[in-house]
Amino acid sequence: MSEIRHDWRDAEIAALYELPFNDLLFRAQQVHRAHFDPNRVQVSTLLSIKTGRCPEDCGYCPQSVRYDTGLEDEPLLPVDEVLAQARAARERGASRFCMGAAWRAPRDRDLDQVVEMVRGVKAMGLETCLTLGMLTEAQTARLREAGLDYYNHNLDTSPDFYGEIITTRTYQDRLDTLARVREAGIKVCCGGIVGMGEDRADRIGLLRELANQPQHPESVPINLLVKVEGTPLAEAEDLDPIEFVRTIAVARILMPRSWVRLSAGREAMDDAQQALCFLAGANSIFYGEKLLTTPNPTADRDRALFDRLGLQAV
Ligand code: SAM
Ligand code: DTB
Ligand code: SF4
Repeated sequence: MSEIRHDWRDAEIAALYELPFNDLLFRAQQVHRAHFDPNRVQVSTLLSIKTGRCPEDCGYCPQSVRYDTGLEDEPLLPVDEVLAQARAARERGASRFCMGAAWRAPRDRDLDQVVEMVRGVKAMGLETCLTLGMLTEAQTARLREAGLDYYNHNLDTSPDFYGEIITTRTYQDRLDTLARVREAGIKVCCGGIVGMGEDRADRIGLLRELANQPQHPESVPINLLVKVEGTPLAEAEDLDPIEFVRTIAVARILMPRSWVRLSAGREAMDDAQQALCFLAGANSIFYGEKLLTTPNPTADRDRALFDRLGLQAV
């Protein structure tokens, strides 16, 4: 079994990145097989429960009120509508239902409604996940009490590059929310985005921060930037696909027991690149034709991909 470490240094992570590709993938596969069934992939479905008009300025995000992206705003959805969508996701084979809201932080009266959603989705036998922005201690306690399984809150990038992308909340704010989530006994889903014009040192910095938390996040989404017209990052340079696969492999080696999610950006990848990501140790995806606001591969295309690769949903 590979050792679980929380003291990774940049130079060690850089050395993994610099391995010959075949050696890196072999190491990642060894780690992956020591901890997981290599042919099983966890499947989550996403639903945007509150869309657009977010006061934050995240440079990648189509939901910020500061950028004109032509997005249709939507206030918090009624509970029964969310439950109907969860039921449909369960019928399509999802095991986790993730609800996302374009908030800097939820207000307590919004949380009343969200708590009802969590209870309802949980009662269907699905795992629940939320991403609502920053949380207070009292809010994490309420969500835990409602039966929330996972909370998604990303570090997004390295501490050094972070200020180029977001100015309205600090890296420390994110770490504080993550600590409160952990403290409440909710599982942590935390990752980042690559392809935002950062360099490899920033990808290393992101993975270092993730891997050196006191406990590894149970779920680590690696998002490839979805470029949305109207956002400051709409014209970001494409990331080399091999560099993306290397990032997945390094995440797998650093966090052997975590579910590494091949997250946003699959719509722009062909089957061969996704196959390499699974080989590198990715074992979770978002399923269904929409992420929060942007397109994701259709369920049919993903079923065909799973058949082609002999993969099965967990
Ligand atoms: N508003 C909450 C927050 O930011 O914490 C929750 C929702 S927010 C949309 C969740 C995550 O989606 C962000 O942290 C970011 O990592 C990811 N994301 C947003 N827009 C993206 C894009 N265009 N491409 C890739 N990932 C994106
Ligand atoms: C995460 O890391 N990726 C998901 C989820 N957490 C909430 C969101 C991706 C959003 C992509 C842009 C959009 O569809 O709006
Ligand atoms: Fe708001 Fe979240 Fe988008 Fe940032 S990523 S602008 S916080 S919805």
